[in-house]
Amino acid sequence: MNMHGVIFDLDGVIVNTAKFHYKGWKKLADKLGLPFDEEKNEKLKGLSRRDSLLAMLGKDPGEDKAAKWCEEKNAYYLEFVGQIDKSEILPGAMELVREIQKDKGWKQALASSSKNAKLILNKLDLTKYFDAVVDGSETEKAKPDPALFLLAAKKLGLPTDDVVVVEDAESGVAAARAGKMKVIGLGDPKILVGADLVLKDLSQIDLSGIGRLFSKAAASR
Ligand code: B16
Ligand code: MG
Repeated sequence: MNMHGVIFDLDGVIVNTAKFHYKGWKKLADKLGLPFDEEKNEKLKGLSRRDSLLAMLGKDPGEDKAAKWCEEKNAYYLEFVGQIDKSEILPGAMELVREIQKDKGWKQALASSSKNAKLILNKLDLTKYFDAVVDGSETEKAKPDPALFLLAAKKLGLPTDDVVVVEDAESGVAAARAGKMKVIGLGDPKILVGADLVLKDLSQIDLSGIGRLFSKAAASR
């Protein structure tokens, strides 16, 4: 059997930090007097910091303001995540990464748009589980571009056919599909259109469940 790999997104898949990104953007939007709610935030998930700002404003405010507001949102975010601990690790995530680490037929990577990804992984002592980590500082091409996931597969030394991406964002599912990878969506099936499988969270799947996705794909070839 081929070696297989799982590429995990971070915010909203492994750790419950998506709510802190939302709170950061909301605080900035309130300050700027702009309407912003969870529904609008859904479109921002997975996008880079800068693309999120442009999506929130609906226009490009120019270089100086964009840099200032991105910095401001990040300061809010860092303030919110300053206090996070392991209780913010999402259901099923710990069990699955531990199971994958023990299995010789599997590798795992973390691929996040966030430039804060390594900080969060280190803070929660999660870095040791991953064979490769790719974050938003390693490519200018943010999701829905597949660059982050392609780089993660390359670092794992696996062809795209042999990896599956786990994502909570519409932009992330699109990125995995653009990279011709299988994708498990976590969240609302109406939003995560295009995923091979959509679950509530990682407590609903284990390694044999993920393995079945590959057997199904092989059988249909
Ligand atoms: P930062 P993921 C993404 O992380 C978040 O979903 C998104 O909301 C955030 O804007 C992006 O990271 C950039 O984060 O401002 O910390 O660099 O979901 O790809 O793990
Ligand atoms: Mg995410």
